[in-house]
Amino acid sequence: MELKEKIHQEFVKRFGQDGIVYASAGRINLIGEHTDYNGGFVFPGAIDKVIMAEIKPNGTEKVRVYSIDIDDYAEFGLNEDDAPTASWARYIFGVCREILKRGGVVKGFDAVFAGNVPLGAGLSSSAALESCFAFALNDLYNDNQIDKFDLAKIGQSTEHNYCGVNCGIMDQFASVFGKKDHLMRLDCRSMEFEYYPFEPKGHTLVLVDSVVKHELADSPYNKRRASCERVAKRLGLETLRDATMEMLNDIKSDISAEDYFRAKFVIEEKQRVLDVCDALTKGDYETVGKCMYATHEGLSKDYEVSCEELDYLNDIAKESGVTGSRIMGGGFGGCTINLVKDEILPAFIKTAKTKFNERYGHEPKVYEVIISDGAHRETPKD
Ligand code: GAF
Repeated sequence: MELKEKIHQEFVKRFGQDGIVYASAGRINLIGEHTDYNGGFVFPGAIDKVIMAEIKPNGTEKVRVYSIDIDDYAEFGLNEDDAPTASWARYIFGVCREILKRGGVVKGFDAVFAGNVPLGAGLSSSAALESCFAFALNDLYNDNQIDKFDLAKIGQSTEHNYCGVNCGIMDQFASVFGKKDHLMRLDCRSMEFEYYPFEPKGHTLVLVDSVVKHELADSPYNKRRASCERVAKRLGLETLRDATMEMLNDIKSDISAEDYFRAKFVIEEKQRVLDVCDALTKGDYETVGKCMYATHEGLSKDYEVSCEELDYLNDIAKESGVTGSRIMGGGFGGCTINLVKDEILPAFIKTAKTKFNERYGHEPKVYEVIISDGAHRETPKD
């Protein structure tokens, strides 16, 4: 059954009437990993996999919400000490609280939601959930007066304050601002961004999901960020945005080897985003691909956020002649993103499935990427 229909049937069953349907997207990132919280550049796009919710104000001060995928119901008030214990519900509670903290309006509502963003695959299902509810509550209670950047920041603050992940802005930005057939180069310091048409000729973007669990809360993700902040502080900078390899080498003996390699990766990755944007404009997919492989190498060896399965998928891509391949997202499991020439696509997918299965006893999942719109309302208001 279609996602919208499935949600609607459940909504009517539970709450006995029609609500308004909203959706927001998961994201890919072509290049620029772990650069967002370092004031650098990222190059994401929203995808055709969404979290969708049917919502209706209920005239009370209570939120009543059912997750179809988790098959769990939560009910909570809108004060700080009403926080629900279920982790999925804390994303929604966090969004409500962050809107209220900023002076926005939120009142009680009923909601049912579900999605088709694969969980734990590094495609930002949590940002899609936050953005879906932030967009909806802006539309329902705030006359869409909350700026779109603030909607993204509401999602990011939800992660920081209610979910234990000190993430950057990339995922929520992509989920809110995504535009069909376009990637976005975002400068995470100035928050200026530009849409880049993305229809790579003769190539397809494919995600290969290792299905290794990916959990950022309490994970080494926050430690990576702390390393970067230590080095920036040591250099007298606000972030690593203005750091160069020369500056880093000058302080090499004063910092730990671990911090050195984390900062090295970030400094190199910053430049790769700019190189990839230029190459893409010229239709130079070879350069795009080389940068993607270099990113994988850096994420694996210097930033240490890869794992055996993802390194193996990267090796398979290289051996199969894939133009570019790398871990995508925060790391510690999830997907590789692959830029593949159309003529070798079927052979690559077959080889990846067979070889991975031989070694790990299960096939990876494969998703073709369609760059799509971000947060939106699905149904008319009246
Ligand atoms: C996760 C975070 F949520 C993002 O902010 C970003 O840092 C990414 O990891 C790594 O690029 O998705």
